[in-house]
Amino acid sequence: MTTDDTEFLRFPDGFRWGTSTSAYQVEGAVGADGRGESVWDRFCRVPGAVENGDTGDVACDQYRRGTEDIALMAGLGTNAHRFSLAWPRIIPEGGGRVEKRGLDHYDRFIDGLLEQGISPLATLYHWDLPVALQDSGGWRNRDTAERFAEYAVVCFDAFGDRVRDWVTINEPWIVGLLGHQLGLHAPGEKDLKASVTVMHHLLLAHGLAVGALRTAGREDARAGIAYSLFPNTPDDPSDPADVAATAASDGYVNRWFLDPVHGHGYPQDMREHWEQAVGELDFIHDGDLGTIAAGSDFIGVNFYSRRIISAGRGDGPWPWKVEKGRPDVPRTDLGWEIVPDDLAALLMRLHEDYPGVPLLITENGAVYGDEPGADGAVHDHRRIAFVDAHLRAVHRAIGAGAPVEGYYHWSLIDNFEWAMGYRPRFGLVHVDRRTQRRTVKDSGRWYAGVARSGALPPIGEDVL
Ligand code: IFM
Repeated sequence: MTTDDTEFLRFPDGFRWGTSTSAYQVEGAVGADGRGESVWDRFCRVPGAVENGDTGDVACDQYRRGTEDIALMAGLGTNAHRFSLAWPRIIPEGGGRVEKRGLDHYDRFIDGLLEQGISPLATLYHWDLPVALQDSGGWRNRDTAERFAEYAVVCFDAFGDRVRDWVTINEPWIVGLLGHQLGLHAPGEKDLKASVTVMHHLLLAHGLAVGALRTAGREDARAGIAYSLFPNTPDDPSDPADVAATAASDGYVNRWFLDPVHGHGYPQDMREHWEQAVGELDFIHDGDLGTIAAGSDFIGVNFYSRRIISAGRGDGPWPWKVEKGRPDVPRTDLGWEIVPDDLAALLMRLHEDYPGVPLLITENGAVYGDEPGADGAVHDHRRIAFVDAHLRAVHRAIGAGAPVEGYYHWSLIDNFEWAMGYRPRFGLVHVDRRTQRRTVKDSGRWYAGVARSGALPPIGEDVL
C-alpha cells in the first residue's frame, strides 16, 4: 500500500461529482407529447438487431419518473448530472416545427435538478436522430449538420439561462463505426465511406453549433464533444512494427477527432489511411476545418478500457490488429479490461497535447450483473473497487497538473445498453425491469459518501 491508499484523498474544491445518462437509454415514453420517431425506435424493430428484442419504448420510464430520479441523485449527494435532450422530442421532424411539450419537459427536468443543487450538463446529440432526417440521408447528408445547428440554437434559447455547459455530440467515432461501418447500431449501415463521411459531418455539426453559441453572445456558456477515447498499447512494446501500428490506431480512434477540433486539422497519417481505404475524402469542403475548430471549451472524456494493438491486418482495411487483451488483467462482466492507470496516462496526454483545455470525465463505469440479495440490497463491491481505482487515477492526474474538473459516472441507473438491450447493468441504481423499482446499490451509497465529502476513503475502509 502507498500513503495514497491509507489516507483520505481530497479532490479540489468545486470538483463536480456527477452521474451520466442519455435520453433514449432512460426516458421511454417514446410516443408521448408529440415526440417524433428516432432512428433507434426504428432500429429496435429490425429482427435480431437488439438482444432479446429489447427496445427503448419503456426504458427506465424516466420521462414520467423524473422527479423520483432527481430525488435519487439528491440522495447520492451529487452536484452535477449529464443527460441528453432528445432531438425528436424538441423538433419531431428534425427541422422546422418546435414541439413545446418537449421543451416543457426539459424545463421541468432542469429546474428540478437546479432545485437540488445539481448542475446540468446537457448533451444535444446522443444518437437519437429523428427518422425524418435519416430518410434524407441522415448524417451522410451534410445538410443534417445544418439542421443540428438550428436545433442547437432552439436549445440554447430555451435552456441557456440555466445550462452553462453543453456536450454537442456524444462519441462521433462510435456513431461512424457501429452505426455506419459495422451496422451494429442505428441506422445499421455497413459502408466504410459512409462511416468517415458521417464522422466528418458530426464534427462539422459541432463546429456549426459552437459558432451559433458564440454568435448568440453567451459569454459564459461552454461547449465540447464527449469522445470515446481509447488508449492504444502495443502488443509487444519492443517490436517497432507494433509500436508504429499502435500510433496509427490512435490516429483512427482518437486523433482523427481531437486534432481537428483543437485546430490542428485532420492528422496526415490517418488521412492517408482513409484515402487508401475509401478514395478521395471529397466530403471535406473548403472552410470546414475552420468551422470544426470554432472552439471547444472542454474535452469530454468517455473512458472504459484500452486497445492492445499489433502490426498486421485485422478485420478492417487497416494495417493493425486489435488483440483480445491480457489474461492477467481483471475484467468487468462485459469482458472489458479494467485499466485505471491508462485513464491517468490518457488525462496527462490530453493535458500535454491540448494544453489549457479543461477536462471532464463525461463517462466512466462498468457492467456488473449483481442483483438484489435476500436482504434486498445490491452488494456490488466490484463496482466500488472499479470506481475507487478510477478516481484514484483521476486524483493522480490532477496532482500532476491535468485540469480535470469533474467525474460523471456512467451510469446513474441500469438502462438500455443499445444493441445489448437491458442485459448489461451499468447503474449505481438497480432497476427491476418488471416493476421499475429503483434500489440504490452499495456502489451508489459508497459514491454518495465520496461526493458528499469530496474525498476518497482509504482503501478497505468500511464507509457504508
Ligand atoms: O451506454 C453507452 C453510452 O451510451 C455511450 N458510451 C458508452 C456507454 C457504455 O457502453
